[in-house]
Amino acid sequence: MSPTEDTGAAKGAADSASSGESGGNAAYGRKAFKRSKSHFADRVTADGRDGWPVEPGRYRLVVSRACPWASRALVSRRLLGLEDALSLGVTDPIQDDRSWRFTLDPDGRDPVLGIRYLSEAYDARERDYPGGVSVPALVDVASGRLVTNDFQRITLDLATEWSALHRPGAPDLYPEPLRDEIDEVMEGIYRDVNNGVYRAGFAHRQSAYDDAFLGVFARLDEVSLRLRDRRYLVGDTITEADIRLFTTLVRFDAVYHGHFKCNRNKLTEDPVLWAYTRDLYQTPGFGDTVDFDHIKRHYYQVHTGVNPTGIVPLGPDLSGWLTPHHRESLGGRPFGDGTPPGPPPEAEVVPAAGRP
Ligand SMILES: N[C@@H](CCC(=O)N[C@@H](CS)C(=O)NCC(=O)O)C(=O)O
Repeated sequence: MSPTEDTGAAKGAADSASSGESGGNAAYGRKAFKRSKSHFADRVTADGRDGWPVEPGRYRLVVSRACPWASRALVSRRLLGLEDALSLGVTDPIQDDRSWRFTLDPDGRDPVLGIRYLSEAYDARERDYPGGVSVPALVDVASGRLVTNDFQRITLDLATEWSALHRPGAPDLYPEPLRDEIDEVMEGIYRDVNNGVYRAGFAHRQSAYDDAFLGVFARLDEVSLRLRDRRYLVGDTITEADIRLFTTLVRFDAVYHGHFKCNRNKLTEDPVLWAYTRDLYQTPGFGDTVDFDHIKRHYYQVHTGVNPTGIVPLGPDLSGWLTPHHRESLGGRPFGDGTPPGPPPEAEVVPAAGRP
C-alpha cells in the first residue's frame, strides 16, 4: 500500500459528490482517485506502548459489512475467535450526511457505545476532526474515543498482538517465516486489486479508468496462475493475504463488475479464482461474515455519482457460492495445526437477505 494515498473518506457521506470513499471531493473530483493514510494510527498492543493495551472487553470494533476494508477485520476476528474479547458494532450500510450510523440498532444507538453516529467517537478523540469518518474503527468503550481507523494495521495486530486472547486452535494468520512473502503478495494485490477496483470505479478520465482496469485484470491473471496448483496464496495455510484478496473477490460480481466497470470478465468466469473464493466463502469465518444485501445497497445507493438512479440490481444469482469447489484436492491445511472456528454468535448471524 501507499501510505500517502487518500481515502477520500469524508464527513458527510450520503452523496458521492461530497463523500469520501463514496466519492469525496478530494477523492472523487477531477483528479484520479486517491486513498489517504488513516489519520488515527494508534496501535492496540500486548505491551500497550501507545497507551492502548490488549484487554478483553475494552474495545469495540465498528464495521460496515459492506466495506471490504472493514470486512478484513470481521474475518480475522472470527478466525481468531476474538468475538468475546472484542465486541462488534455494525452500521447501516447507507451513510447519511453525518456518515456511518447505528440505525440497525434499537433506538438507532449502538447498544455498547450509546452513540448514534460513528463520528461521535471520532469527535471524542479529536474535536472538530476535519477528515473522513471511516470503518473499520476500534473504539475504547469506557471513554467512547476512537483508538484507530488504520485498516491495514488492525488485522495484523489482531493476528499478532492479541494472541493471548485467541481461541484455542486459532490459526497463525501472519506466520513469522512467511511475512516477507505475504507482505510482497499483499502489496501487489492492494495496489492493483483491492484499491484498483476503486480507481477504476471512481475514475473521471478515460485513461485513469483504462490504467486501473488493466491493472486489476493483469494482477488477477497473475494471481489466478499462482492459485492454479496451490490452495492458498502463501504457504499451505490461510494467511492474512487470503483474507485481503477474499474481501475484494467476494464483492467482484455483485458490485465491481458492473458498478465499477471492471468487466473484462466476471469472477465466475475464471475457474481458478471462482473455486478459490468459493472455497474460502465456505470456510467458517469467511462466508458467515458476508452480507451481499449490505454490499449491494451500499455501493449502488451511496455512490450516486456513479449510479445516479440509486437502483440496486437484483442479480447476480448467489446460489453458486455454496456449490462444491474441489480445492481440497490441492492439499493445504486451512488452519495449519489449528481448527476452524465454531459458528458465529447468534446476534452476529447475517440475515437471510444477505446470504445465498
Ligand atoms: N480507514 C481507511 C479507509 C477505509 C475506508 O475507506 N472505508 C470506507 C468504507 S469501504 C469508509 O468508511 N468511507 C467513508 C465514507 O464513505 O464516508 C483509510 O483511512 O484509508
